[in-house]
Amino acid sequence: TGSTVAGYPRQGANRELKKATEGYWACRMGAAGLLDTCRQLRLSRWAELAAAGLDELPSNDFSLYDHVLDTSWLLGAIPERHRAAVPDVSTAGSRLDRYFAMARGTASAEPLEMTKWFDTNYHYLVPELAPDTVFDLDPTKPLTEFAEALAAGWRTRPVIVGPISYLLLAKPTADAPEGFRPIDLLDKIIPLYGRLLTLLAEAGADWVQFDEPSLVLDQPQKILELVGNAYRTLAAVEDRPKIIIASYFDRLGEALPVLAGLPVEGLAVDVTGPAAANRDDLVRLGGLPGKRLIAGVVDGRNIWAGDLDATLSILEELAGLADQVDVGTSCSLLHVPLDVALERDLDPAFDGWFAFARQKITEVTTLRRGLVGGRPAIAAELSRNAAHRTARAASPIVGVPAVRNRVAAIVDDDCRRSSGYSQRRPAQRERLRLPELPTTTIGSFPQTSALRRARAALRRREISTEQYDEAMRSEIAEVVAEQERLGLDVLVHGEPERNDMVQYFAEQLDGFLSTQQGWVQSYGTRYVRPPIIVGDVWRPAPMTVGWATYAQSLTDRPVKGMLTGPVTMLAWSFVRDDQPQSDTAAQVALALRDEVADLEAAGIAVIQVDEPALRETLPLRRSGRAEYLDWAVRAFLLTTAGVDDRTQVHTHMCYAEFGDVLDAIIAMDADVISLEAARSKMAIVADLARAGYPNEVGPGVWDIHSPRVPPTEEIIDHLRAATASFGGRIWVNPDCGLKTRDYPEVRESLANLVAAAHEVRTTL
Ligand code: THG
Ligand code: ZN
Repeated sequence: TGSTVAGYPRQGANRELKKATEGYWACRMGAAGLLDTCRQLRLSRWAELAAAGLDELPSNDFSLYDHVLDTSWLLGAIPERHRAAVPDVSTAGSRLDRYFAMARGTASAEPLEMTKWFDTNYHYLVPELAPDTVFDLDPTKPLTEFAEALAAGWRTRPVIVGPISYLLLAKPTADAPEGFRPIDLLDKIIPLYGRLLTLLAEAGADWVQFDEPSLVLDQPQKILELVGNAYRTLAAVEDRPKIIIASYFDRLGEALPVLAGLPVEGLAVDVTGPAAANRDDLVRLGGLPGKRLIAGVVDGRNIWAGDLDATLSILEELAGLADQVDVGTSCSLLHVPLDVALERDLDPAFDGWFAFARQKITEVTTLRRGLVGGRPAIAAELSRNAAHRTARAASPIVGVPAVRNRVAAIVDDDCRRSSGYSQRRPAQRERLRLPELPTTTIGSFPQTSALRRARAALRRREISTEQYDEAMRSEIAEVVAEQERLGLDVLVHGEPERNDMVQYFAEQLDGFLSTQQGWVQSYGTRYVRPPIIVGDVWRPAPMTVGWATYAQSLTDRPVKGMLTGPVTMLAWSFVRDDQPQSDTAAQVALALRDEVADLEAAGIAVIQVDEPALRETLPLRRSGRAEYLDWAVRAFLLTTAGVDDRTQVHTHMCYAEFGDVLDAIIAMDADVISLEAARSKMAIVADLARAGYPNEVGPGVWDIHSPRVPPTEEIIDHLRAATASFGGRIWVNPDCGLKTRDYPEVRESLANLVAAAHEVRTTL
């Protein structure tokens, strides 16, 4: 019985990796400096994990940008445009430049598309493959990292994205023939994986781990057959390391017997959260005789200290199921912050509540000692853990009777507008007096460097709160004036006071805890600090009413109140593990419902509640989806449905394939929904029309992800397409908020947007 981990945060305690990489991009650091920083980081991670007592360490879990991009590089799956952008790769610097060209694009070459890694908040770079893709193994990264660790005294277990998941995570190139699927290329890449096995064995590797998380999705029988073929071929490679196949994030279901029957030497299985069912499935299967099992008992995705006693019982139950059972994490610790001890200002009342990556490693090694030596061997840890859990359960933050009572008193009528849309529409038209095809924006205006400087100065107490508020008010006045000049119909205040759309509310709601150093990689060098929902959520005071009413006082046109919806608040936070998510969502929804009521009472006639993450949190397996959508929609309605017919509710969603959730979007019953649409060339409009979407729609007519100014003619074309399906129920707006854009392009693009709306109005 040993202990190990599936992967560890990459950035370093002071975000050294981010700083070095961005320094390299800005030419403040050379290639040698960046590569040296990476080497130091890897060595210090291994040293730390070894010192913590892990018996086996992973390698190749480190990445300079993204592990799926690394796998594309490993297999030589490099699009022609990125080869052309950096044609000569004879130096370390030029190899980095080609790698970063794939990640970030260049003047001439678009980057690879980025998308969510399963239902985490990590984003990977999508491989682009075609029938004629030529694969060519470049094993440098896994081999170098293995050798580096071995030289320092650690025989690591290289972690590689497996062939099935790699292809299932890929997409066809734009010019690939109709019907081509990347998985069709399996026979082409298996020999490269085979060659890699030989090279790793020659380098001295005993074990290699292939990650196959795609096997936790609902996969057709065909794919499961391919899994069998692929791994039987790899298992037949002579003189290879032992193979362990890892899966995580959900139950394996019908894939489990397939994996168990393979001639590979081990499985790493997540047994936490929605994957807990794997435990019973393993038992029912009769275990994994002759194999090694890495039991993923420590949840790699949340930040809660686990229940050591209960987890030890689970381990004892699993211990007899395989030849060797090791204690591990459910998945890579990439998804949690590094260390609770970095939180200098944490209230001692929270002692022992949280486990970030370093604390989770301690849980793993403690549990291993407990499994080997029995409960007496870890008696002190067990009793401390039990005491912390008791304290947490009894904390007045965790259970606030007034909040509980309010949630218990929710009735169906609270989650339903008092009239149907057909009655609300005329009431809102009469109050708002908007033209046909009204123009608006999604909410944020450019976050200028002056705004960021003001926020930093406030943090360092170089300016007073009054001075800061004054700076925000003058920005709001500018943004309102700008929108009037441009001729927009429904205005926004521009959100200059908000750092992040979740963090801003989390800081003002009771029950949420913000961290100082709790950075988690979102993509590449970008990180977020998800707040932690520690207890019952309630709103001590209005959060946005002052800014909204100030903006409204400056203009006769309606100004939208802007809120982040309950589902997104949960999706981008670490959510408490001691009650159903639906209860937590209801608490957040009630807090936001109060804010909606206050905005309405203050005369704000249009209120937008954004839910960009609604689609993101959809359970991976179809079987869990109906229940999720049910509470998610209910939470949105609980937030919004208390308003008068004459108050117009908007929502906004972006980065998603909405196809899976159209019925839920309809059930949310927002008067107006704005959606990302430009990148998919307005395909969503046709989808919504087909689904019979009954209310008003603002399909984004300007792709704000690029600095390109959309020509008026192009917007007119989009609007004609949209009005063909929706007639006068169309709004005219960009795809998403404008906070990442610059003012010159924003002015020009919005002027075109308004001109296009005027043009199409005349022909409606
Ligand atoms: N807010 C939160 N979560 C999110 C998003 C968000 N998850 C999904 C998506 N949007 C992720 N996108 C980004 C975009 C930019 C950055 C991070 C995630 C980013 N981060 C800064 C950095 O790393 O330098 C740090 C910003 C800060 O100081 O807080 O730019 O919008 N919650
Ligand atoms: Zn958006």
